[in-house]
Amino acid sequence: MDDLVERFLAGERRALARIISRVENNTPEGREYVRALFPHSGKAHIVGITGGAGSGKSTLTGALAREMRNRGYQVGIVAVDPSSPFTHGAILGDRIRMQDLALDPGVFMRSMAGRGALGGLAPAIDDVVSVMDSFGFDYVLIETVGAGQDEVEIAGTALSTVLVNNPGTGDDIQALKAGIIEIADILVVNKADHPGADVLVSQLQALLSLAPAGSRRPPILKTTAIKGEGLGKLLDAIDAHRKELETSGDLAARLREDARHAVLSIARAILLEKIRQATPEAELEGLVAKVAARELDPHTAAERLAAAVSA
Ligand SMILES: Nc1nc2c(ncn2[C@@H]2O[C@H](COP(=O)(O)OP(=O)(O)OP(=O)(O)O)[C@@H](O)[C@H]2O)c(=O)[nH]1
Ligand SMILES: [Mg+2]
Repeated sequence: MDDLVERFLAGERRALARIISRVENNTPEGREYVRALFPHSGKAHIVGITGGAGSGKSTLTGALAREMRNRGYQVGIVAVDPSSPFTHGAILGDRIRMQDLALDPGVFMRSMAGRGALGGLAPAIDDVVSVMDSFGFDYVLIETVGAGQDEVEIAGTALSTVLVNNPGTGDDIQALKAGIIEIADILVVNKADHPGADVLVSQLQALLSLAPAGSRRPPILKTTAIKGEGLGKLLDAIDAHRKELETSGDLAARLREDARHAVLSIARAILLEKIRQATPEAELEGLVAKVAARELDPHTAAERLAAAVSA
């Protein structure tokens, strides 16, 4: 390996950027960097910011990062969304100037495309977060667009998950009923400058009151991200949640659960790769054609593929 690791550990941002580029492409070389840097990870507080499209996740993430900077913390941001304003500069017109953040040496942002065919988040996202953690950021913020599955997956990577809702849409209550509320450690009603914010807060409170007795009730906070309002309380709630995890022993349990998830998802990727390598394309096509023609069931076809590497 080159001297990138040394420069990374000395705090050089260019080395961080280059290592992340290699890591996100999920190459064997990228994995060597993850391996080398892993012993330095585990100190950052990983915060997931999730919610519906257009709910203000990017604006909120930027405003939260600004609040963290005001308190003297260093912040890494991963936006898992190809249409993120971080990359397109659409945020320029907003009151909170993301561009200022981009020039701040205490903030590092990276946008990543969501995943491919297998559902959930690409393993490379976990690796990018791990590398940012190793760099020494106090917080790593992960923004994901809320498509249900991604929200649940992000909850696996993040230690505190913030679910962003908006007044007057009604969609969020639907999504919450579908079980997404279970992954939320903190509920945010963003766009609190719009009418109906207090109504939504009451609805959310009513929904939470249905939870089984003794279960944790996530705090509900109002923010107006474009004006930078409510971010101090949100950061306080994030820090309080972290403390709560530490004192209750849930942190250790959560870290073990994350580790299990990470190991199994990487193992699955390795096995799939081995199967692909052991299977000539023509053989795969032949099996696929038979399944499509209903001459063979997909379980038998998959078992034949798996048999090629299980010997
Ligand atoms: N009125 C109001 N508008 C807001 C607020 N926060 C964000 N917005 C606006 O809502 C729009 C969407 O904001 P984004 O931050 O891009 O939302 P997002 O959830 O990241 O969007 P996607 O990543 O595309 O799903 C933008 O026009 C923002 O300026 C707020 O607190 N009040
Ligand atoms: Mg966004």
